[in-house]
Amino acid sequence: MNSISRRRFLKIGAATAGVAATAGALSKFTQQAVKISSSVPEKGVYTIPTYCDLCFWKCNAIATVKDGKLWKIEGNPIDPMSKGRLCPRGTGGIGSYYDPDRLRKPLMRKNNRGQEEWVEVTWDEAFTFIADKMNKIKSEYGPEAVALFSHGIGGNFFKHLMKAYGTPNLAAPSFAQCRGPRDAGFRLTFGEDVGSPERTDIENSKFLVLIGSHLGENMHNTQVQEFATAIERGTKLLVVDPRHSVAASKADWWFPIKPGTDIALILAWINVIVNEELYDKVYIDKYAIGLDKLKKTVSNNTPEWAYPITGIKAELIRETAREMARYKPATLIHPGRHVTWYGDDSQRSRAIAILNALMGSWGRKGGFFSPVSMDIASYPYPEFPHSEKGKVDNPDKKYPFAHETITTGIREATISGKPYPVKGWFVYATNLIFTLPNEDETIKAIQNLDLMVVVETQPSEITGWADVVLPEATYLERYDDINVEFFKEPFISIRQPVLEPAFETKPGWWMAKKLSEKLGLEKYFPWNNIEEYLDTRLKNSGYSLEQLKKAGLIKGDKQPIYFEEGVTPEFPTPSGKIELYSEQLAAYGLDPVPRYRKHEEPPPGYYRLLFGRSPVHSFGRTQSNPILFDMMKENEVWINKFIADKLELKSGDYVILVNQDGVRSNKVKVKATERIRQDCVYIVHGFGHTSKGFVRSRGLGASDNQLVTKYKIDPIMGGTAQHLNFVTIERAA
Ligand SMILES: Nc1nc2c(c(=O)[nH]1)N[C@H]1C(S)=C(S)[C@@H](COP(=O)(O)OP(=O)(O)OC[C@H]3O[C@@H](n4cnc5c(=O)[nH]c(N)nc54)[C@H](O)[C@@H]3O)O[C@H]1N2
Ligand SMILES: Nc1nc2c(c(=O)[nH]1)N[C@H]1C(S)=C(S)[C@@H](COP(=O)(O)OP(=O)(O)OC[C@H]3O[C@@H](n4cnc5c(=O)[nH]c(N)nc54)[C@H](O)[C@@H]3O)O[C@H]1N2
Ligand code: SF4
Ligand SMILES: [Mo]
Repeated sequence: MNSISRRRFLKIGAATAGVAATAGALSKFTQQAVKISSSVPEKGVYTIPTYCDLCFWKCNAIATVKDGKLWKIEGNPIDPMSKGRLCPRGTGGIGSYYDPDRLRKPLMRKNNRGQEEWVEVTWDEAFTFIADKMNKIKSEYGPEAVALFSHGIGGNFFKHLMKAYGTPNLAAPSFAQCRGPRDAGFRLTFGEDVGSPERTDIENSKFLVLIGSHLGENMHNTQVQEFATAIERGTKLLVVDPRHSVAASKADWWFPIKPGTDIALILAWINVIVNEELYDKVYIDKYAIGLDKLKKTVSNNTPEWAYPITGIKAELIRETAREMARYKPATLIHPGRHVTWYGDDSQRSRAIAILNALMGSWGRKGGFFSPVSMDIASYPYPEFPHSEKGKVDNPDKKYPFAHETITTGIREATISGKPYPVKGWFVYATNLIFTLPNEDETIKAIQNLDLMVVVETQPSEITGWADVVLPEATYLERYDDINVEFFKEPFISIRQPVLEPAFETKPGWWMAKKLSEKLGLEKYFPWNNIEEYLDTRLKNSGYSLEQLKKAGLIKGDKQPIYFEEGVTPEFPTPSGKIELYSEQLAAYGLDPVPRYRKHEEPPPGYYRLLFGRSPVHSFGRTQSNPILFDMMKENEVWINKFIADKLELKSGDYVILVNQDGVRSNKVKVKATERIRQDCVYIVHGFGHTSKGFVRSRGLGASDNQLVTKYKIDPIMGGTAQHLNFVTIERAA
């Protein structure tokens, strides 16, 4: 494949194609009045910079309004992250504004929770109801009995409100359901984590290993662009994935590993590298401790040992270990992102961290750069009240290396009332029904609440369980907090309204401020409006809101980002060195060097359920976006061709997946393919919506989360592993 078609395959920056799709898709769905921001002229073409919210990568974008109508969104050319090109989801961002299913008015529950029957109320009625309940909960149980679940920068003003109210229980699913184990594994090894955007220098890597990370389907913009550049430049690529992913189709080596055995493969690589002394000696001597203990622990983990476990031939393991070492330190073993798979995920991440350490890639060009950022003053707020009780999610430090709050820990406390009762949930921009494993437990917890508030743009499944629904304006209709990015060059960026909020929707900052007044917490919101807040922070840092609004982003001076450019190597672990052997883990009786332990395998007739991303959707949040809906309406289940033949199924047939606990999926289309192993099946996450409010997307495709009834908790940091469910396949009636 030549480089042009390779690039095209990765589908970034198809701006013109995106616009064409827009016109077609929107004409079918747009009946609502469009109110352009008062600062926008009614005639002519007008552009406004902002940053994208179709996922959490925060690419900088420029929205174009033509003759008073929102026309297109493109990448901001001065943005170091998007380099002027958005992914298909970002380009389809206009669809979130034109989505006919979006929430329009504040709602209160009419009957039982979950019935999705509503009374429309005024904002004032909604806030009065919430504040009364919150005050009651505070006087009866203390402020800690209210928890906030949020995801994304939009949640900042609610986090602030909750801290002012007095609760420390603020959690996001991006920790215990996503990257938490990775961050714990890297922190235990290097003293720092990989961050988001990840500090991976993919574009300069000479040897790239992807263990499950399905770049090209996982569409995090910068990574995908850097990936395309690297491939074009001839970077060696090794993809380890039970499925022949888009990335695998570009690879020099594809290892269709038996699911759940990656630790064995990584240990075998480490075994070869330490025994043949292929590691970066100078780097390891200078910066690492524990090499001897590492060597001893992995001494039996030979490629011959790993072969029957992983299904990857010993000579291939040996050959690729040597190849990897040839390109060090520009050998990047990608740390992944969504790593909550099997319950030993922090250990798998630590094995990956150790392998990177041996390659000397941490802090080096083509490995992991040291991110830089600008210094922006925080707003001079009064001090928050102190919580006597502390957080509820991780009693007695049961998960000793949880450095963020565990969503599912809050859920558990809400069910058990221990270590203390939780009586109110505030949910901002996270669809907990689709996001946390075991839906029944989530519902059980919600049934124990005295107050359940959901702040949403769409009638998502979690919205159906709320007492009060607060409809938020979309990212195109509001300001959010300043984005202070940690990246290869320092910059800050702004999200600002392109349009006035449609219907009765309001921005989150406005809701938080109004609620603070009802709660008597107005001293924590001393600014009159968001512009005043943003301008104060910027002026106190030597910039202005006017300046930031105009360009969309402001860059700081370039700084060194690699050790070889002068970054001082620092490893904030207890020893001050890279810890190949972890005394910290040993002290808790946990494996100081990762070990392989066998996971349960699917019984006969069952297949392990795996899941991932589609390039044109984000989680469960874009299925009703008219533009993205047009691109992909339902997911399909990948079934190995041999298995499909045996079951007399062909591509396009509909089946039902039934898991080990008897839970049945919606009907889902078969994709019979040789591109997946025989022991697993695969679907894209986010489909199979059930909410009544999703007029078009409801009932289309299968929901992985419905089938994830079984999960395992990572003993190191409390993450919930979800690749432990097995399904049988029934032909749909
Ligand atoms: N388009 C799009 N892009 C996104 C997102 C989105 O919603 N849409 N979400 C973003 C977010 S928040 C995240 S966290 C990332 C997630 O994206 P990643 O971190 O890249 O992916 P995962 O979901 O962990 O992994 C999915 C891949 O792992 C493979 N896999 C499954 N089991 C195993 C196994 O046992 N071993 C190995 N080696 N591989 C296995 C699957 O076949 C699949 O290819 O994507 C980000 N990018
Ligand atoms: N089964 C299963 N579970 C998973 C995953 C998986 O692949 N499979 N992936 C895991 C990963 S990696 C992650 S990061 C998490 C992600 O989990 P979540 O953050 O919960 O992701 P979404 O399901 O997209 O939920 C986001 C919700 O925010 C709403 N929303 C969108 N824009 C706005 C806005 O501007 N304002 C407000 N107030 N709301 C808005 C959307 O309508 C949507 O309902 O899920 C994790 N859980
Ligand atoms: S990666 Fe795509 S969806 Fe995510 S912020 Fe960037 S353009 Fe938007
Ligand atoms: Mo994630």
